[in-house]
Amino acid sequence: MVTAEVAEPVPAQTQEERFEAVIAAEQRIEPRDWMPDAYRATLIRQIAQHAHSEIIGMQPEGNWLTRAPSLRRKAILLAKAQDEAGHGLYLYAAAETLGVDRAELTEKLISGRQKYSSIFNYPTLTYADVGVIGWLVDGAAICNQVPLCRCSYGPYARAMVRICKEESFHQRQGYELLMTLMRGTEAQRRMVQDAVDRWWWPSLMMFGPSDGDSPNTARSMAWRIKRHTNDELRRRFVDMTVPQAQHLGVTLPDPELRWNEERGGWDFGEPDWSELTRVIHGQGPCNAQRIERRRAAHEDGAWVREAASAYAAKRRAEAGTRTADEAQHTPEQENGK
Ligand code: FAQ
Repeated sequence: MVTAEVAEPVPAQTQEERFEAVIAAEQRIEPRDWMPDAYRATLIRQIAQHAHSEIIGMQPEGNWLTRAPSLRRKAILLAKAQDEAGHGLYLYAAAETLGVDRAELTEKLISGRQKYSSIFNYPTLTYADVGVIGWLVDGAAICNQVPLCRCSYGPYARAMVRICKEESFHQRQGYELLMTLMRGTEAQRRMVQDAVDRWWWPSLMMFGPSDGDSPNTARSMAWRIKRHTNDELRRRFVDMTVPQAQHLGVTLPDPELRWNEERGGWDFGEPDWSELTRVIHGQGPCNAQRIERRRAAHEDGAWVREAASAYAAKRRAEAGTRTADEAQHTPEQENGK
């Protein structure tokens, strides 16, 4: 006698349980999946801030586009700034999959309701700053962003894969520029050291406040948006950068920097957290100028957006007319009946 096997009833899962199971299994949440409101809001906050940083981040380097010392350096810098515009666009597109609109995010940036990275509020005083931004700022960005390629939200993680590849090229071009300057004159070497002195601490602050003062880390780690804490990534950056500084022949401006044999890493001093707070809240050296430029560029570009929308509407109308014509064009007509 054949007995029919009765399948075990599958326990009904709530949407939340399904979401948690996907996160626990290291799989990806995709735009159509259910997600808690707070997960969505955290992603919009982080991705928008990241996108704004890429776009505002073009300004400090843009300052040197017309004054790059050779055609080769100008072409490299132009290509880097273009990459950053592209990164901003991938990231705005990733944010849009969460139900927000890029125009709305831009509005929030220029009205000061959304943040961008503190690092882009410092001035680029000499050409060595371009090299130091590549080496330290892109270096810090890579440390922070490689783990984001494993972020639990699919569109963000996938955008990060391409962005990280390009950031790594940016970092190398910065280091190569600095190596060239260090092989130059005494004045050029002094220029590099001065730029390192000014950018070192702001680069460490890019990783955010120390873990004890980071309100978002615990939840973002539990949701596998962030894979490491701010302090872990800051330490990783210092360990990676100290040997590069030694090879370059510059001194990092931290008297507390020393090798910790037991830990197998570098101990370093505490950044000035009051400076980070000031810069995040709009009181850095260039905050007002950066936002003003962004606002002006947005307003100057209004006619391009209008023209693009009008063109898209025209194309849609033409496609609509074609579809209507095709609907009237019956198979009988085609056979000449
Ligand atoms: N600047 O609780 P946490 C680049 C805010 S791209 C400004 O620790 P979270 C490429 C934070 O938003 C650089 N604000 O926050 C390039 C939060 O504020 P809220 C950008 C900061 O999110 C290179 C509050 O403080 N990269 O460089 C900063 O868990 C060269 C409390 O902080 C990314 O955006 C800061 N430094 O961790 C382009 C990477 N730090 O919103 C051109 C993605 C913290 O609660 C040239 N983002 N805040 O009011 C992340 O990994 C994270 O969002 C962190 C902050 C690590 C930045």
